Formats: sequence, structure tokens, C-alpha cells
Amino acid sequence: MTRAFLDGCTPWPAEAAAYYRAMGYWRGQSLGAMLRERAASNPESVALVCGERRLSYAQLDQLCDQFAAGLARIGITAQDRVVVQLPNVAEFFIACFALFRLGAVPVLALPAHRRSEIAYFCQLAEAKAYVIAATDGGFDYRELAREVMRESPSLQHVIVCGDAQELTAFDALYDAPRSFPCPDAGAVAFLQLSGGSTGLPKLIPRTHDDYLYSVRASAAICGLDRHSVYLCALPVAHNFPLSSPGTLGVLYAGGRIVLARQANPDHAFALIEAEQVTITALVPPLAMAWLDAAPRRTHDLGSLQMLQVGGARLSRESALRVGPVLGCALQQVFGMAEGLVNYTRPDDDFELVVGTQGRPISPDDEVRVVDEDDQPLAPSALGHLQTRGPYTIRGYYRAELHNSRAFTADGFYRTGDLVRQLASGHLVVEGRAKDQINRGGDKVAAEEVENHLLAHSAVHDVALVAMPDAYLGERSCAFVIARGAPPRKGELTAFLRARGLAQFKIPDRIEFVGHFPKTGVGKVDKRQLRERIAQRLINDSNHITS
Ligand code: OOB
Repeated sequence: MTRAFLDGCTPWPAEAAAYYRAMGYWRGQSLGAMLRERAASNPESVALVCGERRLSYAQLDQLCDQFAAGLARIGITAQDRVVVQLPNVAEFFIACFALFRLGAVPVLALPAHRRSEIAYFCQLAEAKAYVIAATDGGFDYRELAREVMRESPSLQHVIVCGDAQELTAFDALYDAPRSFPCPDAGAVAFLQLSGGSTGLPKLIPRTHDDYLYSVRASAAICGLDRHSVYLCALPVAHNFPLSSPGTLGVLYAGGRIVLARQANPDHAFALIEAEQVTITALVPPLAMAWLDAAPRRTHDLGSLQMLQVGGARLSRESALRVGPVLGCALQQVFGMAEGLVNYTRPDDDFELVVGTQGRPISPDDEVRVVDEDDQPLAPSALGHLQTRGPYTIRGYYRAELHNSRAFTADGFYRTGDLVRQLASGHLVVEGRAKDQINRGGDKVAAEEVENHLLAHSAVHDVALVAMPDAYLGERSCAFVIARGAPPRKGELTAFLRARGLAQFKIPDRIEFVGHFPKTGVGKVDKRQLRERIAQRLINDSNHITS
């Protein structure tokens, strides 16, 4: 394939790309052009509600053009990478669409990321700029940016929403609009983050064509239209609230996005009532918090038609409560930033909605369930999920070695999930083969945290495993073999924080042991460690209640 693809990315084979175009999945429209089209058809409708601010489609479109001109003035051009780390504010959309229009490539960091992650993204992507909010949730991102700048030679600009101090003010980049050549829709639009399972976080290149297909199809599955009002309560940069169908789906449909700065019931319920929200998306722990809070609140949630829950497995008990307690339909969403997204459908049988994680978006999503040796299993057997299709990547960004393991020779992505596929096509996620902890939707790559702990002089060896948790589904437990006298646990967590690790990756529990159980071939037996900590939690709780 000869099309200009970002260096370090794996394009689809020419034949597959031609097929996806011929099928009308890839339509040659860029994300920036999509917003332009909607602004032309719906200029006066409100696109975005952010606190007191209400931006119409025409205003949003105009601000994106102005910001693109400002970015161009400071030297941002096509294919430049820009790390964007913003909370749920309108500037997230202004920055991203301005970058899309320039053909520059946002790297979508999460607000929870700290020096370790951000510096790594800046270095790996050789980012030219970094966009932040001055402060959020009591954290000063300007200080983080100053540290990141020292470690990232490519970084030329830090752009700040709010008080910029000596850095570049976001608002100072609203120049007079200029026109820029429209980027190729087959090109990489942005880099999304992977939950990861190995030592370093991975970046996921998504093209305009492939992403917009998933957005359009998702909007259709969820029945979005001009009257849809979407509450964005999860972090806006995450793939679920961004595109499943998320905020981009709403913009595509001409509806309204309501940005929530917090996802707690009090804040979110007030917004649902005030803005007449029709659809929102949550991870299971938040869904459970809403279910518990709703009966004790007086807010009118009558406008809410659909609650989407995904990112981690939703228990059947919680699924059963959604309709009776919140008075809306439930949709389960099983997706991944690498591509494949599954939805239960509004007209699915009740049993499928509460008991499965949905079926793929596209008739051309190829899904196979295989054994340890990549051999296909009998229908409905439990096995490893592999997938390829019109919006699933063929390789991570600048990760050749990892790609050779994460993808099969014929281009299927090894999702690391253990699933069963029903005759209807619906998938049931039963577990995980990847070395990752899913902390209520926040993904923790065990090896990444282990490597940080191994850097401590008192740590001889470490294994991070999941332990069951009623609220988050899983939390993390680090089994540590100390070198000499065990350090205090607080010293280890402080050490990780000082290394700039996001809070959600700090182990929830640390257990010192003399040695690790081993598998037949001599690897650390994490299954046994998981069982051991799960049993200990049961014993602890018996001890407390007796
Ligand atoms: C979503 O994306 P990521 O990239 O943060 O995480 C993907 C992984 C999946 O491979 C799976 O292990 C887990 O998260 N997962 C679920 C799930 N949804 C995601 N596990 C069980 N049940 C579910 N419903 O998390 C994501 C991306 C787009 C839409 C929705 C979720």
C-alpha cells in the first residue's frame, strides 16, 4: 500500500483496504470534514454543553478552525504528534478537531496519567506539543508538564487551558481562520492508548476512515439522532465515551454532548435532569454507584433511555437492576481501543442483554475463538478471542517486536480475552489470558508496575496479580520477595508515586513472600498467587465478621 501512512504504523493489506472501501465502510471522509458537514447542516443546534458554556455546531466548527490556525502559527503541521491530556472540557474537542484539520496527530492521554506515562508518550511519539489544563481535581498539570519537558527533547510547546503562567495559553491560539488542505482519510488521525499487558504502554494508530466507520455504525446501532443528548461522564479521551458511539457518534448524528466534570451520582443526576440526557456510558463500578444512589435521590431521570455499561464485566445482578432502578434500557458494550466493539442490541432478547457482552458492530468483523495453539475451537467453546476487521488495527505504533506477538501472521489481533461465542454471535467474556488487571475499567499492565517495583533496591522479585473486589471487580496485589529486610509497604507505594506512575496503577495491596509458586516450566504461577490472595481475603472477612 503506497498511501502516506504515519511512520511506525502498520497499514491494512491493499486487498483488505480495497474491500473495506468497496463495502462502503471507509468513505474517504476525515473527522474534521465530518464536523464541517454537520456544522453546515445543523449550524444553530447546540453541539456541546460544558458547564455554563453552550457551543453550537457553527461555533464549535469556527473555534476549531481558529485554533488550527494558531497551532499552525507556532509550527504544528501535518503528521506532528501532540499529546492531549485534558479533562472533560470543550477544549478537548477544539484541540482534537483542530489537529485533525491540520493532519496532525493527537495522542490521547488520560487525566490520571503522570510523569512516567506522559514522558514515555512524548518520547515514543516525539511529540512537538503537549496540551493540558492548568489544574484539575486538585492536581497541577503545569508542574507535571515542566518535569515532562526536561525529559522530552522533542517537546517545543506546552499549551495550557486556564492560567498558563510561563507556558503557552490555549486561548492565545485562537487566530483568524485559515484553510488547510484536508488530510487523507486513509491516514492516521490519532493515537489511542492501549490498556497494555507488557512492560510499556502501547499506542494505537486509528485512521479517519476506520474510526469514522465504527462511529457511524455505532450511532446507528444505538439509534442516535438529532434529539440525542449524551452525557459524557467517563474520561472523554477513552475509546468508549469517544466512539462507542460516544461523543463522536453524537456529533455525527447532530445531537448534543453534555460534559460532566465528575461521574458521581449527585453531579451526573443533576445534569441528566437539567439537560434531559437520553443516553450515557459507564464502567461497572459507576453503574453500581448510580444504582445504589438512585432510589435515595429526587432527581428526575425520566429522559434517560439507555445506559451503556462496558470496559469491564458487568455482573448479572447489576444488569438486572438497571431497568427497574433507573427506568431505562441497558446496553452492554465490550470493546477495545485496538478496534473491535460489541454491543447488545436494543431489540435483543432480555437474556442476551443481561447475560452477554454483545455482538460485533460489523458483518465484516472476523471473530474467532481459538485454543493455546491458535487452533479454532468448537462453536460456543471457551477460548482466546482473536479478531480482524474494518476498524481493528494491524499493529501498534512503533512496536515491531510486540506486534509479532500481539498479531497473528494473518493479521488477527490477539485480544487476550477468554470468551464464548453463542450461536447468535454474542460474546460472553469469561476471563482474561493477558497479564493485566482490570480495575473497574482502568487497565493495569502487570509487567509495567513490576518493572517499576524492581527498580527499588529492597525488591528482589515481584508479581502483580488481580484480587477480587466487590466494587471494582478487581484490585491489584503485589507479591514481593524482599532483598533482605522487607521495606515498609508505604515506602514502596511512595516510591512508585515518586516515579510518576498513575495512581490507579499503584498496588492496592502488598504481600511479602519468601518465594513464588512455579509452573511446570518454572514460570511464576500467577494463577496460584491469585487464588492465594482471593482465599486470604475470604479468611480476612470471616475473621472480621466472626
Ligand atoms: C475498553 O477499551 P480498553 O482498550 O480500555 O480495554 C479493552 C479491554 C478488553 O480487551 C477487555 O479485556 C476489557 O477491556 N473489556 C471488557 C468489557 N469491555 C472491555 N471485559 C468484560 N466485559 C466488557 N463489557 O474498555 C472499551 C472500548 C470501547 C468500548 C467499550 C470498552
